[in-house]
Amino acid sequence: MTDALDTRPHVADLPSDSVAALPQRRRLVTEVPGPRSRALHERKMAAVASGVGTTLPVYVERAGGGVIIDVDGNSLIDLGSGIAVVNVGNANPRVVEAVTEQVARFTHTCFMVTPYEGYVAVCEALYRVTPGDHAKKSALFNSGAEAVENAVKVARHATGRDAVVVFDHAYHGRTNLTMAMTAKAMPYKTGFGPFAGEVYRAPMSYPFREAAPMSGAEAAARAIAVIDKQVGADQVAAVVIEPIQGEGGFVVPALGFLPAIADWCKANGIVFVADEIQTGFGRTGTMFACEHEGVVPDLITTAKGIAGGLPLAAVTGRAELMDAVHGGGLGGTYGGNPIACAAALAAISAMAQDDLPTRAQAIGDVMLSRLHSLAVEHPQIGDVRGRGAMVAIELVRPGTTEPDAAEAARISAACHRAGVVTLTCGTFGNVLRLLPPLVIDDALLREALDVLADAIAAR
Ligand code: PLZ
Repeated sequence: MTDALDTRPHVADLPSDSVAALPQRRRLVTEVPGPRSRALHERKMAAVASGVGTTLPVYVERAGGGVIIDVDGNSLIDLGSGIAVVNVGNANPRVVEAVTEQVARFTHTCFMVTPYEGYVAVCEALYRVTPGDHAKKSALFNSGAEAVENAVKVARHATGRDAVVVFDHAYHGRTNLTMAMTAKAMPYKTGFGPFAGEVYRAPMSYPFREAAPMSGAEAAARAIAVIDKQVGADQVAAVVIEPIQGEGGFVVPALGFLPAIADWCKANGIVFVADEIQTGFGRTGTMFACEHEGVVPDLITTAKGIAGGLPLAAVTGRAELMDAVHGGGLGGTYGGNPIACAAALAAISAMAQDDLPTRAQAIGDVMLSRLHSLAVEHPQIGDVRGRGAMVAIELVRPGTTEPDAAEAARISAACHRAGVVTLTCGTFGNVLRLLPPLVIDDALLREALDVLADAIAAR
């Protein structure tokens, strides 16, 4: 076996303080995964619970810009961003600097015990960057699921109602309440019940899978009829929706769907919650995906892209809703950890300075035009959809809408072997999604799309 250290000279050559200087190229020096990754994976299998899955067992040594360098010295193109997290790039130099400065000053006090400015400043930043110019307040948490749970707590407290409405294909997390809110049984829910009560599911607008073309307004009327009949509008505390569904398959609802649902919520005293955990922070070409249709949510949940890779999440919303909860009713030991807050402030300012939402739009234009032309050549591509740097293809049996999960898995595996990190998703497991870091350069992005094209054609 080769001495694996010999396989990574280009990593060792780098100045240790500058991951930003990582060569932005795809370079394979071993098969993928290589011997060092395989050895680490053996250890993983022996020590890590097998319920914690792995998409691509390539063990990471460094990452930055649009590349991930593995322990064998392979340089892979990242089209996943750690599931839409490192929008500003992995180890973004401004994030690294802010974290380094903070970690040396203090690591934790608990904001609920002795507070600090970073937490307040993140809430001020969220006030500025989230949709709507009404008075807003925020509370910070550790994970997306925790933010969703807390949005429901706030909505229930503020309305005095119990019911929560979610949609087909929704994904909101893995805690007990958010499992109940998530649609897909396997792998998220199977065997983990009983689930939290008072969660109801309404039909989504999923243009590719409607039996007949249906406008956003019609799909909203269909959903509202279900809620009215099966729950009763006056029982509903919150409607929680991803403006573009993530894990459920990058489902972009028909135009008009979101505004119609939001208007109906407003008319019925229901808190409209946008779960922007995957769509937020520039990903879709605007700071938040709701903005594409001018929708102003009452509450918005954020996580992932907020802090450049550090664990942080937030609920931001109308001050009168957020303040409805009694003192001490919201919180947690680590929520708004000072290091994560420092990272968030740096990441949010990097997004503005580098105008990353505009960059996401440009990335999306490149990806969508390439995918649309691939769809003309390859009949297994049933649909191409997405906004900004959040796009996907849905794989089907040619000439039908019958999902082909095996084809999505085949294409993704071929990309992985060729050094491009891709992810799949979807209720039917047949969607290949692309979520590059917003700092990826054009040459690298085009190369990744060439690899994808070859993988699709290799059938
Ligand atoms: N809401 C819209 O996308 C997380 C989950 C991956 P956490 N999506 C990735 C997996 O298999 O666990 C997500 C999301 C939306 C909520 C969440 C939950 O965010 O930070 O993973 O808890």
